[in-house]
Amino acid sequence: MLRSYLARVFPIDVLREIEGSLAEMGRLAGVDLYQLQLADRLNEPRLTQWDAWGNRIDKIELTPLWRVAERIAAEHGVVATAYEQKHGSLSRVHQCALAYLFTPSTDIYSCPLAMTDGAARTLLGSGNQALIDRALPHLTARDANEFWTAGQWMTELTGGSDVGLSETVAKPDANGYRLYGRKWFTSAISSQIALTLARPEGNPPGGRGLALFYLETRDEHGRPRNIEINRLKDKLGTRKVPTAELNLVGTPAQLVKGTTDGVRNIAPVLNITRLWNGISAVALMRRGVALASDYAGKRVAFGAPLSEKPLHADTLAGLEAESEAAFHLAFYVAELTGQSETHEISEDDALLLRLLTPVMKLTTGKQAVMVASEVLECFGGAGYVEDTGLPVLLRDSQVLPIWEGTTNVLALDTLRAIDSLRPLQLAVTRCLETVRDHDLADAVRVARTSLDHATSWLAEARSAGQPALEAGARRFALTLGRTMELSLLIKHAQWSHDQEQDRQSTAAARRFAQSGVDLIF
Ligand code: MFK
Repeated sequence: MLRSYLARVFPIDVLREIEGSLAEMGRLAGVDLYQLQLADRLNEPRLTQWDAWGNRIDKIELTPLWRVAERIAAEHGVVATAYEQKHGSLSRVHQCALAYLFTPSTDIYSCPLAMTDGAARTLLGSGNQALIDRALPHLTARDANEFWTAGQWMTELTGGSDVGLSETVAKPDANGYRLYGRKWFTSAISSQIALTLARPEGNPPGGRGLALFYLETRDEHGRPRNIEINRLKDKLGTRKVPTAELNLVGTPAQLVKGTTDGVRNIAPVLNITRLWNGISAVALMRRGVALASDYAGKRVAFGAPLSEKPLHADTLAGLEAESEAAFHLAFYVAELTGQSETHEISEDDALLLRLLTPVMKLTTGKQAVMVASEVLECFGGAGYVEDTGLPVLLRDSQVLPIWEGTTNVLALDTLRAIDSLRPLQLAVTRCLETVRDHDLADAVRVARTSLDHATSWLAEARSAGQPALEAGARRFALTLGRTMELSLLIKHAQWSHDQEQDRQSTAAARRFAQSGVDLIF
């Protein structure tokens, strides 16, 4: 799937240039990192708050796999590739392909990488040259000794969704500001820097009264800078991520961009981490489907391998179709993100990117949980037993619809991002207009009628009023996501049929078209 997609979007000479880096990452993920991951299963990060002499140290020890993952991520440019821009806008796709290969064997090390990428993009866009000079070389370093990761500290006791309620206060001092408050969920507290929100004293309530701050977490001796780590969170999944609860007790920080509009200013972080969320979703789905397919060829029951059982093969075909459809949407958003970053994006596609980022994140997040759950079932009881390494797939997938904006919050964001559906209609038309294969005709019809239904629903709900619009927002957003997925899958299927004489994507498109695309009722 990845090879076929890359062959379609990359010019052949560029593909030859990047293929080696991807093959090496695939090898690491399939062999070295996978073995380390299995060996690392029972390890978890540890917080030591006090030393033997009563000093507060708040030291975090990462798991062995995470320490290796950090080095490999830096050296292989899993963040840097997007900023070096050796291949223009396609550098973002190259980077996402590296992240896609890297993710399933590194126990959500994609979390700090996503935030690092988001911080780099936000600082670059801020125009704050002093912070760019200070942090960018580290965030995009390929030398592991120079590499920094970034945290994104938004969530407070008041909640993770309505960020405008944040209570952290910023008081000016001679060198910038000092922050006072409590951050309730801070992912990957091991990072060297963080972007966070706080309200400069005297500012009004709400998201506009917040400001975006940059801070460095530890001093030259490795001690937290006026940050107390209360505890690491005891989570359902992402157990290797040292997610912490913090007190900021006069933490030195600097403004990134003005003293207000913190929510707007941190939005670039959200959009990049939402892209990573989607890439991680498709990566975990791929790992699950690959394992389930492999097992189906080996497990014999009722006289034959599972792969020869029509019902089991049908179940796998459904999972394959979901994961392939999701893959194309996540990577399409990567393409648009790359075009936006190199300023090669049309006005319509810029609107499309704003709309598809939440749509893609919420659609793929839900698919990942469904696929992971089915994958476990494909192994019967073994899928429920920890030392197979399978249950973690479901636990880790379950975070994808929650963090970075829940499904409902992103469905409402989708409504805010839509002025008209025209950019999406144009994108769907572009996918479908060149399709000639008769076997894809029904799937094309499903994509068109789903989009028509979404368009008419939006008009009706808008005239019915805000409560009707909000109540239907999730079904609407998922319908947009699945329609775009189907359209991209159809486009790829036609290309793959023509260029590779391969019918797999056609089969996936036909199957996906019958798997509930229009979810509006
Ligand atoms: C595997 C890899 C995954 C990555 C791992 C990362 C781990 C990190 C874990 C976490 O930190 S999870 C916490 C993440 N938190 C969220 O995602 C917040 C979810 N809530 C929302 O997204 C809310 O919709 C939001 C906070 C944005 C609502 O707040 P407001 O104050 O009601 O915002 P509003 O008024 O909608 O927007 C304020 C401005 O920001 C507007 O611009 P203007 O000021 O010009 O009018 C919006 O247009 C702009 N804006 C909001 N969202 C935007 C955006 N602009 C661009 N893109 C967006 N997505």
